[in-house]
Amino acid sequence: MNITSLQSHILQEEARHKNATGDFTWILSAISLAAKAIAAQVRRARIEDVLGDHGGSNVHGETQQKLDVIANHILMTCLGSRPTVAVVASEEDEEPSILRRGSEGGKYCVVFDPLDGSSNLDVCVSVGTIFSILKNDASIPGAVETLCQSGACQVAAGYILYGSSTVFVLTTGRGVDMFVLDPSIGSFVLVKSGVCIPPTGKTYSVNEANRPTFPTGFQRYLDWAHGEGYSSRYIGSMVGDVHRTLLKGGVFLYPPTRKAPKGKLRLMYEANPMAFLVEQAGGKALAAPGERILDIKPDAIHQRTCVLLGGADEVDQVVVHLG
Ligand code: FBP
Repeated sequence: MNITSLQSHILQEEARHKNATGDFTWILSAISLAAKAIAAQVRRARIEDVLGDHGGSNVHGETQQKLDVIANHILMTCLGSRPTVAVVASEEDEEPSILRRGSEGGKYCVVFDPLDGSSNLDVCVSVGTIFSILKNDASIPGAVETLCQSGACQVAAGYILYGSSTVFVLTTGRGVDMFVLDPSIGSFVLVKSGVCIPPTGKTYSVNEANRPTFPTGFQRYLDWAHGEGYSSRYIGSMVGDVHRTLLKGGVFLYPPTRKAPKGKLRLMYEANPMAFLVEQAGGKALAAPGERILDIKPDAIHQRTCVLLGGADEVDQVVVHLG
């Protein structure tokens, strides 16, 4: 039986880079360790009574779930133990944390959403961790300035889906690989390399309750999709909705709304990592017609963006109606 673990896969990838030092591998292993710990917490959440809100709210004014805080702590601890992580930023924290300067060996920055879709935890709907890894520019003193790189600068990105199984989906800029946690051996094992998003798929994923406040182009697209017999699928957890779109095709949309005129989803630790994955899988990821999400130059850690991503032909269909 040929088993390729996430660790051995990353080491094989590392061996392709003659100047590789193993630092990057060490960071991915920290994320994989954190993912296993978070998966265990999510699975036991109701037994351990760690469901429900934590009593506080995060920088976005959203109610923090107990597990948001736990997952955030787990990731901070695992990444903090890696000597080459310079700066980390989380959806749950207003400010990024400088762990070490470039002169002290800090080569990489990691931004993450520790538990995306956490408002769905109480009802056992899939949630996930989303991460993005960037290079640290030691010549830039400020943490925010260091992190505010366009998504095209990402060296790696991925998510972990805590659903019927725990799935780790990763890109380092050489295609997309998918691993599943095998609880019997406690390892993520490779189940699919070179994941390709189907160019077509008659499914759209959007919170249609917001439809009346969408720009008319999106409303035109939905009318067209209804006429074409498209199906609607919306979990309300970005990781769950994007995972399905990645494997089955279709589109995932979070357009501007009256409540969120710039979109709801966060650019740096939701849209950018997902856009990198979708593009690496042969799909498209736009903030608006002609505007790649990965080309946006961020000016704030928690800035939001509109999201239109999916199979290439399906995204083109949406854009046709936005014109
Ligand atoms: P967080 O849970 O990390 O804040 O993520 C936001 C999110 O829950 C996404 O996972 C999801 O796609 C979206 O918001 C759902 O928003 P809405 O409830 O407005 O449809």
